[in-house]
Amino acid sequence: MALIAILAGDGIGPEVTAEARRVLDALDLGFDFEEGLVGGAAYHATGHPLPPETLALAKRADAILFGAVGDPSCDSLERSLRPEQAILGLRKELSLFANLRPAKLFPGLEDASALRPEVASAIDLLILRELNGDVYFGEKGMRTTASGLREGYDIMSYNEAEVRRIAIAGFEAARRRRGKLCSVDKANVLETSQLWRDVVIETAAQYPDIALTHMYVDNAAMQLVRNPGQFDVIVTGNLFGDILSDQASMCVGSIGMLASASLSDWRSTLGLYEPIHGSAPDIAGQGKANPCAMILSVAMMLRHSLDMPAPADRIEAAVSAAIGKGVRTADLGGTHSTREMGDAVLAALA
Ligand code: GGG
Repeated sequence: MALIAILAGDGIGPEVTAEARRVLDALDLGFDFEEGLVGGAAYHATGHPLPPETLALAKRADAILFGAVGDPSCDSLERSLRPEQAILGLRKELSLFANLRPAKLFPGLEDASALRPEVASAIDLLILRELNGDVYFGEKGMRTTASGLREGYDIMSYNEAEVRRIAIAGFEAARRRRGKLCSVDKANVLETSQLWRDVVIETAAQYPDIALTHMYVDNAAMQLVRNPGQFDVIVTGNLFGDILSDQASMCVGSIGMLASASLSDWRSTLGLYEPIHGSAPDIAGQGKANPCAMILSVAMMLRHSLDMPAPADRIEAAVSAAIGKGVRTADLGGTHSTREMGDAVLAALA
């Protein structure tokens, strides 16, 4: 029996995870579930955002459902104890380097998109974000300059093996979609990006069937709002992918609609599944959060880690039906609650 680790985390994490769990219970797929503490919730209970027992649970699980981390009451802690270190630690410890963030407009959400309806409805793209390198993991610190100024630094680095494996994941993803890969970097300014571009070009030799293009990240940000229909798969680094996927989410209605899968290899079944949004402490506990991204993360989990494409399709169709019926949480311009959105998805599943 497959074991699912449920790490709900902070803020709206528990609320949206509860709706995802209701969907899983309704499908009755025979999983075992085990809950673990993570993020600020774990720090307050154990003194660490990623306690050893949570890491052990994640390692023995078949898949991990992750809500969100982030807690303003932890803002003054040293960086290694902040809630966000839990998700960075899980990604690193489990070698979850490939983050799939699909963005597609659900019919009916044209009015919620930041773009004109005809531009928004052309969106069907996948952002593949590298997760184990970049400024997130380079040496960082605070120091004082010779003239007495405080100076913060974060070292950005990628080695060629790290770039090659995400490039391969990008080409493989493009092969399973429409055969187009756009590699996003800042090679006109950054050495890491020059290496990125060189390695992507070298890797392309094994994928003559894929149409490869390169784009600077500033241009990619502009093209995502000007003509997002041109993109199929975008492969990019940790920082650029973090930013571009939040931008893409507003092009399809809301950050509350984007699910993600973090995988250790394009062939591997181990995965962590989470909405791309954070803990949204400003609305936590108010029943306002949109659970769709979390519910859609369950669909990604069923498809990628558990080889269950049929229930995954059912979940996606149920979310689409709920949206089609006009159910809208506040982020989508409506007044429905988290629970009411969950109810609508469950009703459509039945
Ligand atoms: N569910 C995503 C989440 O909790 N995000 C908070 C966060 O700190 N994420 C860091 C990142 O995605 O790099």
